[in-house]
Amino acid sequence: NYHDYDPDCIDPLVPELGGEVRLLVRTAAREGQLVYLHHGELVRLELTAVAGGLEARVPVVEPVLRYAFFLEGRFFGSRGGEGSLPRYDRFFHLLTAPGVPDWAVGRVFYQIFPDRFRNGRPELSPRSGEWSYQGRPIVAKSWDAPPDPQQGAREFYGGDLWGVLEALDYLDDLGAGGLYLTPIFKSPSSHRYDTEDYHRIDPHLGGREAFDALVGGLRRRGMKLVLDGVFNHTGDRFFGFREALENPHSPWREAFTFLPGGQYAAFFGVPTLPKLNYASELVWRYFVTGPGAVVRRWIRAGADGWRLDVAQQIGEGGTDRGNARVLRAIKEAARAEDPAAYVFGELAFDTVPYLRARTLDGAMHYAGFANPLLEWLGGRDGYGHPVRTSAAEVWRTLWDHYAALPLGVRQAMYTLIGSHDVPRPLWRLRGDVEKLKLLFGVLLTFPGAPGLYYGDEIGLDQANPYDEWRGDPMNRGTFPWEPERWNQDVRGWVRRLVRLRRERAELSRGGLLPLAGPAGALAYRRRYRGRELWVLAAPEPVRWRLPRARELVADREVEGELEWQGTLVLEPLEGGGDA
Ligand code: ARE
Repeated sequence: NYHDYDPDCIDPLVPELGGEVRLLVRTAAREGQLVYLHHGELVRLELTAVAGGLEARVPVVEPVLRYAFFLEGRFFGSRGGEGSLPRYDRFFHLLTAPGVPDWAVGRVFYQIFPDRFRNGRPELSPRSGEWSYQGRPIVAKSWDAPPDPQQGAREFYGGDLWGVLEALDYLDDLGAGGLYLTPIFKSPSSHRYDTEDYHRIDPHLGGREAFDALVGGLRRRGMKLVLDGVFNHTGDRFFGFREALENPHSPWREAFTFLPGGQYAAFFGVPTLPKLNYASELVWRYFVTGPGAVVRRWIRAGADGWRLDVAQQIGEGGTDRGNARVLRAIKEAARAEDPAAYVFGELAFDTVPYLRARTLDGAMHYAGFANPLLEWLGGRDGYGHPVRTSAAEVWRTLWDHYAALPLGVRQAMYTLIGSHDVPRPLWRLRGDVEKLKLLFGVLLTFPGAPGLYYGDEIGLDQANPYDEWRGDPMNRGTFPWEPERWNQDVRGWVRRLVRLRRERAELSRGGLLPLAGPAGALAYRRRYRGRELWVLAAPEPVRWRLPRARELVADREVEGELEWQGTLVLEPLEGGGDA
């Protein structure tokens, strides 16, 4: 049985309230029922036979539809068949427009940490001692020196947006369809998460002129731009926070949370990052709802979406209504400027409740993707402690997350193997290039919008020893622009897979299904509009009996007993397409 976010199964993908949606399950069963919840009541509908399966037409009276199919005495929800009606694993579909923007579905992003990617205008680079950060002078570093944890956010390499603009040919050649930039607004640190002025592109990055030029360059190439929205906290140099500190009668006083003894609420207690209080009208207007609000302003200026920093903490913790209300309002404010704006969150922990609450289009897929894969292949958890997991356990985690996510959101999750917050994948794999290629193999054949962290595609490693567990700042080394320093094997592999993903809708938009593969490997099917591809990812050599198939990366025919190690993307040539 097959049912997923696929125009062959759900038509239209995003219907209007008051309309009707056609749900089709591709099945060999002759009859069945659709079981769904309407205002908390269970409703049963007969399924009628149509070409390829059974279908029902459901009136769209609620923004969310939760349903399962009842076929031959068993219930089929998002995880497969069960004897009783699944309580949690029903299909979960967010119905009303505007839904997840279509352009974001399956798109390949490239993440850039601007200070470290490329220096286009050396005359703009910060100079040593130009200002002080956390009481000590900033340091200008030479491009080839490794990051120094003692200096952290005080060291500047001088990368800028002119450099990003110069690199667009490189990114286009790689096949990237969009950029995600970590913060670019005026800030005193090199990571720029401590925003001083949300209305100014940092002059050291090239200011507004470089931003506009970059937007133009991206548009000409059909590439999209996602900015980092730091809306949980400001920097301590933000004018509103200065005002609040200096004047107890300032309207900005209520925008932060002051505690007795001159203390104030801050992100993880870090004093340079005072936390915003969304109980304040001023905060709402300034950041979200006002005509010049930060969220709206930069979408109007040409950005296509936002990545929300620490999304689960904005407007309070947990999944309480305050938090959900703010996240939804941010998404709606962005959509008011551009109905196709893409807004995803940094959700370090459980993503599913947030995404089911219709808050965001997706989230950074750590818990349900990056973490289990890196634990499996690298043998260490997110804190560096040894772990042992099997391919079967990894598959279960990937599948459980996939099955629990709303249809549509599944295909727009910002799916990753590395970022500026976690150790580089090659470092976690202790320099094992074949395993890195395998990780890219899974990333680029899995549902979601894959994000490539700059440098991972050329095999960038960290400068610290493999046993000295550390991400930031060692994962923020500079990009070496001399091609002889690139691992061309990795780059060529990534480039081929990105292209394949762009050519084959099964990989970019298709549903995910398990596939019976050999032990020790991940094996899955991707399906879209009746066409299907198979993926096998094996870190150790495995044997597998195959029907006649075309292997798409190397573009050759294979058949019969195969011994294999690495990633295979197969198009079955007989008998595979209608499983
Ligand atoms: C700097 C130093 C750190 C030091 C910290 C405190 O680098 O070593 O511990 O200061 O003094 C930004 C900068 C960081 C900077 C931080 C504070 O990029 O370099 O750290 O500001 O000044 C958790 C959160 C998650 C957060 C990560 C960092 O849940 O939201 O921690 N990520 C975002 C951004 C960061 C950014 C900020 C938040 C702040 O993406 O880049 O930091 O705006 C495990 C843990 C999680 C942890 C996760 C990732 O899963 O359980 O709690 O996420 O790892 O590290």
